[in-house]
Amino acid sequence: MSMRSPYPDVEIPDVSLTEFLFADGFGDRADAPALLDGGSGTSISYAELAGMIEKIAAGLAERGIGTGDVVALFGPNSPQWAALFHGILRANAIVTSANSMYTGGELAHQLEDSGAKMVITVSPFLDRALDGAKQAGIDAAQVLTIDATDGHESLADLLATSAQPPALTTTSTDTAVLPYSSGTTGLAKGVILTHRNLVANLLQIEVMGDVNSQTKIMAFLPFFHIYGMTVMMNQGLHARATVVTMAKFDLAEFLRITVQYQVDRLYIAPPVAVALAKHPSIDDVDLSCVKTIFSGAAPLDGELGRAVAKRLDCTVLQGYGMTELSPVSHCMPDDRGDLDLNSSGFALPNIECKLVDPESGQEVPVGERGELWVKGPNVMVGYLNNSDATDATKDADGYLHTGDIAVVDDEGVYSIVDRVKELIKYKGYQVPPAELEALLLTHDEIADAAVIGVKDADGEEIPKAYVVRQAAGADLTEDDVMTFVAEKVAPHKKVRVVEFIDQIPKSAAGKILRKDLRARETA
Ligand code: AYL
Repeated sequence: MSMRSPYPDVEIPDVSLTEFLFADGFGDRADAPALLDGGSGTSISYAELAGMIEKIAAGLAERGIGTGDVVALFGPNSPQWAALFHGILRANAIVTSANSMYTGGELAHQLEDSGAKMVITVSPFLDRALDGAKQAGIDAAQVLTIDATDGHESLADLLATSAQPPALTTTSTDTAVLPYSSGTTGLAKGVILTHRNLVANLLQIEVMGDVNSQTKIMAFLPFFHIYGMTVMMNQGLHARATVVTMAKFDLAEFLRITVQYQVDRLYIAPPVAVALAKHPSIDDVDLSCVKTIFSGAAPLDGELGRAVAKRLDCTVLQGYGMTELSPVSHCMPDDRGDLDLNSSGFALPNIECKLVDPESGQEVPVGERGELWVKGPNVMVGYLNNSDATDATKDADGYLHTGDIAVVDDEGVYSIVDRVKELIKYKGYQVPPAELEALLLTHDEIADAAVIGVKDADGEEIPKAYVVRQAAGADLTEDDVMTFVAEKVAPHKKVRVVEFIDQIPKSAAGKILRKDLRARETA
């Protein structure tokens, strides 16, 4: 037995994302801002965007990028990032979007694993980009910048081409993007999302609300993450709306930009809800332009969400998704602000769900907890070069086993109540414990380590390391361990609590018993 979405199916056309978004022209929106950089106020109109995409594709083709080649984007949100994203796809190539906070070493893993041929970054990130490229065996000449930088080609050089772009030969089943996710276990893996996956999710989320050409979407959540990529950037472009970009979140800047451009739709992760509910500076600005706020990427506390709705006099809604789901599978529609905000709403159109007891493998009845399995046209093809991980996550019937525990009520409203996979989420960003454990084990004075997510005083999830010292490491302190990790990983992956322990609990097969560690936390 499975549960179908309460919505009628939507038809998904057999086209590339490029055709889906741009083939029909822009009508009276041609000269309207498609993307607006909130920091500088500069914008790119729809007609300009379309022209840039053609030029970028031609410029990339001149530099040897073509069908099936992977190009890495390593930069903060900007109108240019979006133009490059679509230029790469228009060149029949594939985008791998890298977390812009990555260290050179973290970037190298993604570049190497995805087989990237080129890296496009911004000058402030050039050192990390070059370090990553070098470690991955990519020539420095293949590292381009968006802004102008001495010694490197830039976006302006791509745009300067007089060549025509290659024919668009991409089909709907070709790979479009390779974002990285650790999924239910292990290291970050390339998630194969096809053009069809991305087109499907844009149509599936459309039924949730009215995003139209007059909508102004705030995009401070990163485009490199699938939430920003699909829900902010591509949904906004599809609706011919204006996507207002911010390179990084800063509350004062965010408030200024929201008011200046009269942003009406905000997509946030729960930590921003804390600021919106509690920060005194919110009272100094008129946020009446904000009509709807969507929270996703980590559990939103319902009470916090209601506090935001009350303070801003707007509708607050929650959605649920996963990189492997392109990403949204569940969401509250715009007109259901009445739903319990601890829930994540209904399954989107074309989606079938099961809730399965992880121990028995049996489906559970309404009202009982089970692992959420999701099937639909937005489910990834699989993980790149990793059929074991794919088989462990996606079953023969096409269901993606999310590693999240949910309950569903009689109306079909899902609530995510727990997580059974290893993954830790820090401010909505992925922290793969396996990666931190492997890093900790490279320390001479550490004999063994395990990392789990724990709650801090504000109820936010943070990574905690349990560490077994080597006999010779008796002097090793908590701070030593945190500093060691912090020097090697992006800030969101920092270990924020350390506890020394005599032995890491493990199964007979040597697997870390994370359940036992979690039980210690609540004991
Ligand atoms: P990834 N409640 C609880 N946990 C959540 C929620 C939620 N609303 N949303 C995401 N998660 C957790 O790949 C959950 O553990 O994608 C899930 O497996 O970085 C994991 O985050 C996936 O992390 C949208 C648009 C959610 C985007 C997204 C998030 C995509 C994050 C809702 O409307």
